[in-house]
Amino acid sequence: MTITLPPLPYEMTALEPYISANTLSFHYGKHHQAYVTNLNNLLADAADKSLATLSLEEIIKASARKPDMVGIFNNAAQVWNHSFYWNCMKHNGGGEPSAAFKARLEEAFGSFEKFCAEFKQAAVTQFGSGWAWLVKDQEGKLKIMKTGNADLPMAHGETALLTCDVWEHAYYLDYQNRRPDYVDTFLKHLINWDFVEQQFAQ
Ligand code: MN3
Repeated sequence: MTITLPPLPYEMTALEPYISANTLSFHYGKHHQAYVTNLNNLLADAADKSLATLSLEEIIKASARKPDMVGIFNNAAQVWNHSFYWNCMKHNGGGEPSAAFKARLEEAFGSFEKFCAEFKQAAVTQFGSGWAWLVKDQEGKLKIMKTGNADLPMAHGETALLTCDVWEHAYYLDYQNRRPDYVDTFLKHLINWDFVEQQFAQ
């Protein structure tokens, strides 16, 4: 099947003043679109024609850790990562999750503040391009992880609940080199906790 760019789940201005319409228009309209275009071109050129019949998730799992499929993996994972990231944010987001989910974070990390600190630490210390995540592991335990470039929890058997894009293109127009300020703003003003809790419940 042809992989398509999913619609952005809100207006380009929805995340202002924290993420500008300018950033979103480049990030969604240029970067995310380019991963979709590249992936479709690579699938069309691939020797294995069965790949083009798979879903995006199936393509990611089939290409993970295969040295001859790095380009397909990188572009497929980046299509998925960005679609997931858009859903992790909303207008007037951030703050605290529901009491029930907050209790799960407290159980896993000690307090909501410690969860925020650990997530920020992962996001700030990811060297170069990548992603910070809250995941549910195979035992159902909540964990923080960070991944480089296009890598993602799905390739490690874990379920993504929340992600923050820490590639420079995600924040440079609004925050220049101040990745810690971008991550603080993501936690305080952007997270869509309803979406995170839906991922946990699945
Ligand atoms: Mn990005």
